[in-house]
Amino acid sequence: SSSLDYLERSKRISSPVAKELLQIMVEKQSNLSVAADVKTKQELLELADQVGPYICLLKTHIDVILDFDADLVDQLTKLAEKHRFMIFEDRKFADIGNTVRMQYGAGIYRIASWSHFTNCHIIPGEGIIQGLKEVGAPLGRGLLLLAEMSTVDSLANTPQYTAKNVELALKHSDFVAGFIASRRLTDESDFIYMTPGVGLDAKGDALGQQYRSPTQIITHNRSDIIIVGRAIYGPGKDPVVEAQRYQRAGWEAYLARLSSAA
Ligand code: UP6
Repeated sequence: SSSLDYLERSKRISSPVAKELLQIMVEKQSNLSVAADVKTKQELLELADQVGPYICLLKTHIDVILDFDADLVDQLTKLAEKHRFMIFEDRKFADIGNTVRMQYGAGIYRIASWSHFTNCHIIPGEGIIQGLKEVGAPLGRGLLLLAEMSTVDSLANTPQYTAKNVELALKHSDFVAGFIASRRLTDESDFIYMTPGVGLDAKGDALGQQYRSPTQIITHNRSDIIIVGRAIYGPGKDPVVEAQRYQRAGWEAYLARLSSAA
């Protein structure tokens, strides 16, 4: 189904959040997600308002915000409605089902109450998905499995580990909306694929991050969404200019995939 366009897939894909995301991607002609890794509430809201018109999805690390409060998520939700983007809290849950159920639904952040997507490692086994599903499924949320990571020496990038992610996604396709991975992993059922570690200029950072191009990720590897962080708002960058640039690059890479599949 990767040869089908986003619109056709939005009609067929089973996950309601993946469906809505694909619709937004078509409407806005954007497969860009910005990884908004900033430190304060004001910076996060400003960045979301600036890049909002150009993205389909805002990815957050809400636990790095110094002055987090409930008003922040209210305002983020309003910006998501204003600019029509969805929200993905990149929490990377990794504990037993009973613990992640509390981490996802309760605590200071109450992630399930505001984030359309979140993600987890399957290191603990199937129970992590079951625990998150108990909280998220009744609220209509979607889970992404971290089937691969972008770092140079990731332990997740083995065929056996990645295959186990696919198996569990197929088994829990009522809650698993897709994957964090560098490439499309299965054509057995349709999922949404999101890829971090994307950049047009830098090759990596000092801590193992690696960057690949939108063409590599979207056209050749058949992923769906590019996740771009510091390349958008790092030192000396204009977030609006860079968001427009990555939106265009991501969309052109998608159009190239469609024309090569036709
Ligand atoms: N991220 C990765 N690689 C992964 C999974 N997640 O980089 O395999 C996340 C990071 C960060 C963003 O937590 O928020 O994607 C990448 O940011 P960058 O573009 O500034 O490197």
